[in-house]
Amino acid sequence: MAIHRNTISKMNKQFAKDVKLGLSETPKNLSSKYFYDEKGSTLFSEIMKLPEYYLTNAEFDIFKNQPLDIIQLLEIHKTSYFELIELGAGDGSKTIELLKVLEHENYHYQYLPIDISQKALDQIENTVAQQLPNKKITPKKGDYFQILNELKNSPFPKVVLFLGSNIGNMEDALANSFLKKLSKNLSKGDKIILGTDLKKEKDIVLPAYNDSKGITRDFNLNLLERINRELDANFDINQFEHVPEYDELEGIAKSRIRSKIDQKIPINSLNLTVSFKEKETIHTEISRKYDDVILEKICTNTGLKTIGKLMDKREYFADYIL
Ligand code: AVI
Repeated sequence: MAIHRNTISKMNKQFAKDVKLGLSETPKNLSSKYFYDEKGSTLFSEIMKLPEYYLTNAEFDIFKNQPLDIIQLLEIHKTSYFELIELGAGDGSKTIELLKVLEHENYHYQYLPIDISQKALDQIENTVAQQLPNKKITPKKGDYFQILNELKNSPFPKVVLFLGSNIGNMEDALANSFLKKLSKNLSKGDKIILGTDLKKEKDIVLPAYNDSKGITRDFNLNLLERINRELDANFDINQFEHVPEYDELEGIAKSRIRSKIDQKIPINSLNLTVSFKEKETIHTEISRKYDDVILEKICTNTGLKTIGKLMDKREYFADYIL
């Protein structure tokens, strides 16, 4: 229990530090990793069900309709045992489609979803228990790299899943160092399945980040509400708006929060008052869209190479096999 409380206060301290720094910089910024408190995670689950948010269905389409192609590209043999490790498994709805085929085809493997949220791990355990009642899984709670490091000593080949275009929330340099770190924790011949949203027309991408029900707006503005809740601040979210944009050429969707008026907001736990000019923005998220060139760029000097690419029917999304 003591450890749990310490962990919470450590996280809160980091949040406080990052908010203080981000809101003191020009332009103001807050990390999208802080979207996912309890309310934010619920909102994100709702986003994934929205008709405009095509990403989830597109990747589901790949796992539902091409599981045998995925397995073939992974070059795994039925006789040898392997570990299927998923980073940030979500509700597991895509992966379960792969697991069903692996079971049906009698492959020998262990499924190890890794997440920092116990709730997410419970959810995936439930999904597997319902759909594959005989399959025992090994959920691991904690930091991706710490757990991958612990798993490195096992003698079995590994397949790491990093789906959902989560890599897209990293700037290219960060995505490159993430893949470098990931690759250092793997051995020669291990594979990665990397889910990426592909570059496409603005008319398709922008509505995914600006849905008609306003759920993405609430998701973005929840960052200010989180600061109110956790750092005793006084943001009136009606005085701020959600500003999404997508640059087709660059292939990056960006979300910002914009102040509607000149205003000063006290953040009591930080002993800080933040001033906003009318129309001043806080950068909150990037969602990078990929093509083969950008994929190659983020794989530079990582020791990884692309051995396959699977796309959904509409070619909106790709799972690269590295
Ligand atoms: C989690 N991540 C891949 C989502 C995305 O599409 O960038 C987060 C998100 N932000 C707004 N809507 C969804």
